[in-house]
Amino acid sequence: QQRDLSTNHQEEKDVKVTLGFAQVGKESGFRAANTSSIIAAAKDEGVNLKLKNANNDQEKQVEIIRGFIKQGVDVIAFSPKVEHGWDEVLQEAKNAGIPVILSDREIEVRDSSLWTSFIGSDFVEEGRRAARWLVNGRKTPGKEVNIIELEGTSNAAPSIGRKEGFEEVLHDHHSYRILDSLIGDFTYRKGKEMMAAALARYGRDIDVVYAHNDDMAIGAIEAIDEYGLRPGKDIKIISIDATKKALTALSIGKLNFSVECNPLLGPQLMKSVKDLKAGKEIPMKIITSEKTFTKEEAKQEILMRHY
Ligand code: GYE
Repeated sequence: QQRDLSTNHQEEKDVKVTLGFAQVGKESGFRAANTSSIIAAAKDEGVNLKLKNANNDQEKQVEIIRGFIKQGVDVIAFSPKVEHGWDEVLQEAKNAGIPVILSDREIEVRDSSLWTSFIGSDFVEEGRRAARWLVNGRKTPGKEVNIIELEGTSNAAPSIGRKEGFEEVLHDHHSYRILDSLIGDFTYRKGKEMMAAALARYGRDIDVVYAHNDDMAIGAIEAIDEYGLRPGKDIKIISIDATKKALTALSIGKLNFSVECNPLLGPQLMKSVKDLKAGKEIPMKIITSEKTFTKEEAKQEILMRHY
């Protein structure tokens, strides 16, 4: 009997858990680092990963999830493009008995039992951090400060949260005014395009750019350069993610403040997937701890940043 037990144990060990991951797109440096982290962690942890990319198309993402349900994967994880529109497909996953993990973006569904766990950041707090730096650093009290906000993908959790937290802090500081909020879709190309449009319209009235991610901020820096103003000096720039590109811009004074959003979620995701497979309960929210960076701090951090 002793021998039988150990044989069973060995067999159990050899059965790999299969994770279907529906990645949202390829919009940013954060996303590239996130995808690499998931692939590497799956390999390290012996998780059988099926990874598909929706190219920023919600319908496609739903289709990918449906495919995973059909294949009968053990766990489904995805980074939802937007907050709404997931009830139906997640009900299908639930009916099939497949647990769902939300990776880096949250959703709004009628029944919260349709997902098991969220792994990612506190977006509202990120927005607050961006605004706190701005209001704490002011030199000329009373002078109006005009802000251009470059928003991420419409209706995506990070866009909603980062806007909310930023506005919440500015609410008590009346000299700050958001001149315009433009949708840059988290991409370098759109960030640059929107910033060029803002400059054409508001020109030297712009004091600050608040970009919901680094890629848009890098685009904005280029647009400001091309317009003939000095990014980081004539126009202050705040951005979220803290990728190596942004920290580099910060270290040379073209960006002014960086709020970290950690994309390296692979190890935590694989741990949760294995725990689910083993029948363990996992926390409903796993929030990553993150920092902020000024110029001097960026110089140190760059040495350790791989993405
Ligand atoms: O900040 C941005 C990306 O969902 C937290 O999506 C993520 C955001 C990230 O493309 O760069």
